[in-house]
Amino acid sequence: MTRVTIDPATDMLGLIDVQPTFMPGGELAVPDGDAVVAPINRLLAGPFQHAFATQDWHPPGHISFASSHPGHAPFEDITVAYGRQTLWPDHAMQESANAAIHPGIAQARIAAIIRKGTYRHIDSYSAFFENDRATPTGLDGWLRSRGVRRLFLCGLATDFCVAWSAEDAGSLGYETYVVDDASRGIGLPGPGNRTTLELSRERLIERGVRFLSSADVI
Ligand code: VGL
Ligand code: ZN
Repeated sequence: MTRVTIDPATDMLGLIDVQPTFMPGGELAVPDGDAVVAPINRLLAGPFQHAFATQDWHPPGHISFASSHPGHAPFEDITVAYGRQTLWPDHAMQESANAAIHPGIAQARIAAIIRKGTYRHIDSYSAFFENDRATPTGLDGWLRSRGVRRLFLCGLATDFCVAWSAEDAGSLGYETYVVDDASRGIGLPGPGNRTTLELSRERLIERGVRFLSSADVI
């Protein structure tokens, strides 16, 4: 894809769940998850003057933890009040060291940190809405009141929190990009022998979200 020139007044970088809990050695490790830190720091040092970050931030007994559902195991799907819910190992525990923004991230330009998944009975993948699709995190108001029009999202995991954030960003009217090499995915098996990585990418492209490489952001 062609290069995109950043206008710091209306373009914002969004770091999604760049937390050790989602990296090798963490509770819900995304393969190669720590590889996002270097390209994200390059983006933070270069074109973008402002960024936001999300932090997955779950209380004990969170609904997304398999351990909260006796008889169920991590990576199973169950039905809860708001629909389907994938169950995960306990992760992103509030105030744990692995729930911090990765210590290697240069945080100077991170102007806001949004914590999500803080309600015990609702999971939250998207930076904008909890998984009931109705409870807002407040991020849209923050971005809108600052005049942001384009969002460049990166982080973990490409097929869950990055994908859901990008889809909501598009629906809310932001021109939305996913920075591919600054993101990594989980890749669970999905319908039709496809992985959640393939399915989410297809869905986002259908909805007008664009994928690009950090080298193309100048
Ligand atoms: C995530 C599963 C559970 C993510 C968060 O950051 O993609 N995935 N919680
Ligand atoms: Zn989570």
